[in-house]
Amino acid sequence: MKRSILYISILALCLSVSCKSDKKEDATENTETTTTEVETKAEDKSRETANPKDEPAYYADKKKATVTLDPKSNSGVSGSVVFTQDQGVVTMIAVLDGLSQGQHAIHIHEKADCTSDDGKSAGGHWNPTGQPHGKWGDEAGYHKGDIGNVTADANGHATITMITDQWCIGCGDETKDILGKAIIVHQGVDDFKSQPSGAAGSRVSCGGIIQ
Ligand SMILES: [Cu+2]
Repeated sequence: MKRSILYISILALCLSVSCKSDKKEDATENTETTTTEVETKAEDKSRETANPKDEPAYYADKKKATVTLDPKSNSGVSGSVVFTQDQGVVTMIAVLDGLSQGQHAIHIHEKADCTSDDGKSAGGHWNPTGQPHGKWGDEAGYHKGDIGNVTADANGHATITMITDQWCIGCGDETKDILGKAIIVHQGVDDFKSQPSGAAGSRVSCGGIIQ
């Protein structure tokens, strides 16, 4: 009698264990199904954004212009400037080489014309708002092309970054649009006072901002 009770107990135990393990498997299967659904939704989303018609407005705002700077006034100063626009903000990264050690003025000038040997074909400072020359952000006024000074190390290498919502790349607003203008690097330092261009001396490098 005692033995049969033992058998029944063991049988009951076995059943309950197998039952539990079945439930566990069910739960695992459910989780897997849910994961697959999420993955499918994520794939659908990436497909949506790949279609230009469905892109949010800020994707359409992304623009880029790369400028190559060529030596002027027999200087040997070269470089590149990359402008990118994202959500109404333009980032400029300029990398220069061949400069003498120390500070040099860097501006945006009126015309994307670097044909002359002295760089003067690029015209005067780009100043679409008719302000006096000055330091960027100065209350007394400044040109939209008054980037400022860049400092070259002993190897003649210099970099400068600028981030502003006062420029745009090809938006058509003549007070903001940098397309069709030129980057000019000067031999001398911009004093932020002398009119109309900061007494920065000769033009040692020039590049048109075109797409
Ligand atoms: Cu200048």
